[in-house]
Amino acid sequence: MERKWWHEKIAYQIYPKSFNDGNGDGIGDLRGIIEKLDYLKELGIDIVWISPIYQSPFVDQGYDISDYYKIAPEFGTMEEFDELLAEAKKRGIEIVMDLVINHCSDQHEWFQKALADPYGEYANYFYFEKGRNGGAPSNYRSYFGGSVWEPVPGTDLYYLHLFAKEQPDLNWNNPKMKEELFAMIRWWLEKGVAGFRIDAIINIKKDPNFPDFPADGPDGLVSCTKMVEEVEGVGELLEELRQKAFDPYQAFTVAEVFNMREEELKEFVGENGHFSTMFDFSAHLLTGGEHGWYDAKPVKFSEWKKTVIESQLEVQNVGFLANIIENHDEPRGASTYLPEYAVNPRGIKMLAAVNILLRGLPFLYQGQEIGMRNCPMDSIEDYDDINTKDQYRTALEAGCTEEEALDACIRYSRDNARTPMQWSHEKEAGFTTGKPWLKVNPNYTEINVEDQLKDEDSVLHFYKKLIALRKSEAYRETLIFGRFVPAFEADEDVFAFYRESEGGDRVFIAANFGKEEKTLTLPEKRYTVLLTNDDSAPEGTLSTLENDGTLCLKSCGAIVLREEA
Ligand code: TEU
Ligand code: CA
Repeated sequence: MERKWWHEKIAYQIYPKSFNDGNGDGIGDLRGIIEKLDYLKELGIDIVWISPIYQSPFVDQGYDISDYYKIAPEFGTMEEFDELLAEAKKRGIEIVMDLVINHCSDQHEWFQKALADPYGEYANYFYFEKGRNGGAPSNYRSYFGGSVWEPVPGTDLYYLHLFAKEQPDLNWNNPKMKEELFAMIRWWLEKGVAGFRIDAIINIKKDPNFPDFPADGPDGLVSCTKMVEEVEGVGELLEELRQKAFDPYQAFTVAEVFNMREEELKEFVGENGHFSTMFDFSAHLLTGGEHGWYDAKPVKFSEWKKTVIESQLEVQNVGFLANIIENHDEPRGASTYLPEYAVNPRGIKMLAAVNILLRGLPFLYQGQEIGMRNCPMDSIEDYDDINTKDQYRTALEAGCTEEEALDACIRYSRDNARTPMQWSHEKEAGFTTGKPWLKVNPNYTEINVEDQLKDEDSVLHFYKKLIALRKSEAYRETLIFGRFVPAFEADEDVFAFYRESEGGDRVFIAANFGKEEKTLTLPEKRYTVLLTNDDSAPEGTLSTLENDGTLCLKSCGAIVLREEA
C-alpha cells in the first residue's frame, strides 16, 4: 500500500452548531471553533472535519445548502473562515469541509429558477418527471419518510428528493450541473482546505426509468435504497468527480457510503480508488431495526466484535478505512456499544483503546473524548432533528404507544450526539452565555472538559495517551501500518488483537467486556505494559501480568502490551 500523509493522522468531527458559541446567541460558530484550536492540538488532532457551514435554511441542519459559496451567517463570515484556516494551519491542523452534492436546498437559486420555469434549463439541474397513472412517478420512500416525489406547482411534474422535500436531488446526468459542482469544489480547495467528507454520495446515480419495486412497508412504498442498490454505474460518476475536482489538488476525501456492493471496496478505496478513504459503518449497521428505530434491538457484544474483526480483516488487503464509534447521525458510542455495567469511565476507556488502536484512520466525534453519553429528552417536542420526528411518527403508525415511540428516540435519535459540547461545569456547560439551541445534557456537571483536564485519570487523558501512543516514534509503524491479527476470538467476553509490523514488532491489545474477571494465557514471552485503564497497574509495570504470561483482566479492563523480541 502506498503511504499517504493522512494515514498517520487523527481526525476529529466538529458539529458546528453544538461545538462552541463565540457570541452568546446559543449557536456554535466559527469564532467558537477558533477559540478551541489549541484544545484540539493538545489532544493530538491533525484533521478537523466540520459538518456543513454553508448558507442554509437548516431544515436538515445545514445538509440543505442554499449557497455553496457562502458561510451561514449563524456561523460567521468568510473572513472568519479564512482566519480559521490560517489559525489551523499554524497549528498543523488541516480543515476538511463537508461536501453535500447529492442534493441542495429548495432555497438554492438553481431550484428557485427551476420552479419558475419547470421546463427550462434549471429544471434539468434536478429530476422533474411526469407523474404516472395519476400519481407520483414511482413508489419510493424517502430517507426521512413519505414519497420521494413532490408535485411541482402548476404542472403535472414531480421533483425527486431522496431526503426531505426541502432537499431536491441534483441531476448528475446533466454535464452543466456537474461542471458547476466541480468548479465549486476546486474553489474551496484553492482556498486551502485539505479535502472533503462527502455526504450520501452513493445516492447520486439514479435509474432514469425510476422503476417501481414491491412495497416493503404498510405505507405501500419501498425504501429508495432499493433503486440505489439496483442501479449500475455510480463508479463512472465518482471517477469523473475525482479526476475533475479532487485530483488537481490531491485532495483528501472520506466518503459516507452505505449500500456499497462488497466487491466494490477495492474500486472505492483501493490503490487509485474513487476516495482516499470511507467510514467503516459495519458496526453502525447493527444498530438499525428492520422497519425503524422502534424495532431495533440493542447491539450484542459478540455481534459487534465479529463485525469489527471481519471488516478489519477484509479491508487490510485493500486500503485504509476511517474508524468511528459515533457521529452526528448516530447515538453516542458509549451508550450504544457498551453493556450497561460498562457505561462508566473505565468501560469508556476500554472502548476507546479498542477503537483507536484498530487499523485505520480514527475519527473522533466531538465529546467522545470526554465520554459524552446519550441525552434523554422528556418529550418529542424537545427534539429538533427531522429524522427523529419521522421515526417517532413511524413508531406510532406501527402501533407503538407514545411512551414506546419516545423510548425509541431516546435510544436512537441523532440529537443524542447533537447536544452542546460540555466544556465545563458552569451554566450551559460553558457552551454558551446565552440559551443553547438544543438542550444541554444534564450530566455536564459530571462530564466536562474542564474537570477532566485537571484529572490525570480522566477519559480525556486516556484518549490523549492513546493518541500519543499511536503516533509515538517507537510504535507508529506497528500501530498505524501494522496488520490486524485477531486473538482469543472464541472467548465471548474478550476483544483482543495484535498489531504486527512487517519487521515483526507486535503490540497486543486486550479488553474484557464481560462482567467477570478473565484470565488469558499469552505465549511465553516478555511483555511491557504500554497502557492500561486499570488503576492498579500503573504504566510501565507488569502487575497484572504474571511471568508465565498469564494476564488477568478485570471486568472492563483494557491493556496494551508490547511483546519483547
Ligand atoms: O446522511 C446520509 C444518510 O444515509 C442518512 O440517511 C443516515 O443514514 C441517517 O441520518 C441515519 O439516521 C447524510 C448526513 O450525514 C445526514 O446528517 C444528512 O441528514 C443526510 O446525509 C442528508 O444530507
Ligand atoms: Ca454563535
